[in-house]
Parts: sequence; structure tokens; C-alpha cells
Amino acid sequence: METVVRSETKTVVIGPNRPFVIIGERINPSGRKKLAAEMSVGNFERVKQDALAQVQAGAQILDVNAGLGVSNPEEVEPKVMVEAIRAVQEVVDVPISIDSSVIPALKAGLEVAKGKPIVNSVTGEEERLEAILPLVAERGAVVIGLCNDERGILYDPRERFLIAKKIVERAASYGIPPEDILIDPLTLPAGAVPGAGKQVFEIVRMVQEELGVNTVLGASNISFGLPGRPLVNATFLAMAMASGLTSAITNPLDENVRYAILAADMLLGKDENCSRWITAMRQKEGGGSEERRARRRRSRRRS
Ligand code: THG
Repeated sequence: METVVRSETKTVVIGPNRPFVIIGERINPSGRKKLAAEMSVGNFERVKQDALAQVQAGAQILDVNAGLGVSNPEEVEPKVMVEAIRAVQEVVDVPISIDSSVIPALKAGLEVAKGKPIVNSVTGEEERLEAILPLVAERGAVVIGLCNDERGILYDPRERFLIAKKIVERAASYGIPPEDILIDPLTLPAGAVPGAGKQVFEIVRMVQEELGVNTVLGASNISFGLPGRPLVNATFLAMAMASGLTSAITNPLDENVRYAILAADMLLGKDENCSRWITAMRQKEGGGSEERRARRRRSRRRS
């Protein structure tokens, strides 16, 4: 099954036989005080820089989160979301993932995001299914379905899978086809929840094998509170990819993450002639141009 998202002019396809898709996570003020302060006064310069840098580093989609941690998000977030999406669309032409738990912010985001965006997200909660799925159907957008519901977060992978199944079935009743859904197994911090990674790998595999639906997750969540976060994130992603994960909301500016994804794609046979991997390693080695590499070879011979 292939999930198609679009910006104004670009199309991105997510699927099991496609290279892994990186959704850039950095346009998110939670945990970034400076960014939050700037966004709250209408300064989106850093948002634009982050957008450009992430796309340059290989993000094919950008997640936009406008959660400023205010006490009245229903009033504040829709406006900030609209401005943030507009700022991103001014500098890059990639599909947008509209990331909010505030329904009016999702709605406002859908009005300005060009092409076919992602709504991030709906859960298995009745109230949210009923409010968000009609918006997704009306716009013909893609929706991320998170594997939690009224009962909160469940630790049994089968229980979480059953929520995914319910979301897919309910979406169908609104006319949303399964290819327009990305299931997010929910990633809990491994430092607090033993086996958090393994739960995710099992759910990803079940969703792919039993529903045939594509998957996404927030990779950086796995390492919250742990030392060596980039290496944990990168390893987690590579393992999830081996279990069938098709996309992730993560930080492509992190070399561990970027190279782990390229290596995993290559090992899974999604990199013809290993050419993307070889190109990345050549660029990492420095400069990139044939001339600079030749110069380096000469200087190595001299030394
Ligand atoms: N699933 C879905 N959407 C999500 C998540 C998910 N959206 C939000 C989040 N989880 C994914 N996005 C982030 C963004 C940033 C960080 C983690 C997840 C992060 N930030 C650094 C921190 O807080 O320490 C700070 C960033 C910096 O300064 O560089 O870790 O799971 N569907």
C-alpha cells in the first residue's frame, strides 16, 4: 500500500517498497524555550532556518507543531499554527504534517497547508475520531492514528494494535481509504518503560502484516531522559525499519540518525547499487566534489 502526500508541487510516497521517509521534527517549541519565545511574538525566522536545514539534510516532509505551553491553547494555537505553516511554505516546497492536539489548530492548519498534508493526529478516543476524521475526509488529507484511547496508553502490543484496527475501520466509515492513514504505535521512553522498543517493533509488524497500512513514529521519544540520545534514536530507527516501519518524525540534522536510516535502507534493498549510501559517505569524507577528493588523495600520498 502506498501513502501519497503532496506540497504545492512535490509528491512524496510512503510505502514498504520505498526508501524510508523522514518527517523533520524540529519545528516544535516544546523543549526549545528560545523558539517558543520567538514564535509567541510572531518571529518565525528560526522556523524558516529550521525548515531549510532539515530539507537540506533529507527531510521529505516537515512536521509543524505550535504548542507553546500556554493556558489557553484553543485561542492561541490556531493562529500560531497558521503563521508557522505559512513561514515554512515561504522557504521550502515540501508537504506539511500539522501536529497538534488542539482541534481548532488542526482545522486552521488544514486551511493554509498546500497540497495534501498530514493531520497529526487522531487517537482511538471516540470524541477525537468524531471531530477529526470528518476534517480529514473533507480535505482528502492523510491522517496519523495514534494507538491510545480513553483507557490511556496500554502496554500490551496486541491491545495497541486493536486500537489501530479500530481507527482504520472508523476512517473507512468516513470514506478515508487505508492508504491515507499512517499508524503510530506510540513510542514510550525506554528509560521509564522497559521493553518500550520491543513493543513498537511488534506493533509495526502487526500493522504491516495484518492491516497492510503504513506506519510512522516519533523516534526521539524513545531516548527521553537517557544519555547518548542520538545513538539510541538511530539504533531504534534502524531496528524499527527492519520490522517494517515506513516513516518517522525525527531529526535529520543528527548524523547518527541520518546515516542509520541510509544504512538501513541500503541493507533492506531500498538503495539501488548502494548509490545513496556511497554518495553520503563521499560527502561526509569531505567536500564532495571530484576535484576536492582528488586533491585529498594527492595529499594523502604525500604524507
Ligand atoms: N508521534 C507523533 N507526533 C509527534 C510525536 C510522536 N509529535 C511530537 C513528537 N512526538 C515528535 N517531535 C519531537 C520534537 C522534538 C523532540 C522530540 C520529539 C526533542 N527535542 C529536544 C528536547 O526536547 O530535548 C530539543 C530540541 C533541540 O533543542 O534541538 O527531543 O511520537 N505522531
